Amino acid sequence: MDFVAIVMGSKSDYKVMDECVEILKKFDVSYEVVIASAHRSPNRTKEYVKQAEEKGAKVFIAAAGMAAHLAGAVSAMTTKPVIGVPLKGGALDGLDSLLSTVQMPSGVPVATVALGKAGAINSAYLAMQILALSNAELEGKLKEDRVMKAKNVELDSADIEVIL
Ligand code: RP5
Repeated sequence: MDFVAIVMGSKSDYKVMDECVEILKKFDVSYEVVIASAHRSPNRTKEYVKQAEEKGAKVFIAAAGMAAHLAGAVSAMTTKPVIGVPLKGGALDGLDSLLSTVQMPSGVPVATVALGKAGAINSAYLAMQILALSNAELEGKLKEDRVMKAKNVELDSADIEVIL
């Protein structure tokens, strides 16, 4: 079964990454979610990536804060697409995790999304867009979602707009 494998570095990351999970649920996309740290549990991280690939993970989402090496470590162990979510927190409030996640050496990519909540949500959308390359039903749902988003902009504007 195709699914999205979500890995986060700490339980404390879940307060933001639940936004990612909720989007996948809304679109009825199968997912796994686990805590595995690049630093605190490197062996568990390696084992999980291997097992998830064997079970059918088509795309990985890896979220971490501070010295956020998790997405890079996952990418080192798979040729499936890896989406990195840098999380805020710590003394540098996310600049550390952003740079740690995005600045991968050539040949081992991490598709890095925005810091924090927007990134958590966009990681789910990007994972679904990857799955939709071979899933027409999901592609249709994503297109409908874009139409709804455009309509919502018009509705929001209608509430407050002033046009001369
Ligand atoms: C990172 O360190 C985790 O991804 C988390 O964002 C951060 C802090 O972890 P905790 O100390 O809250 O467990 O590895």
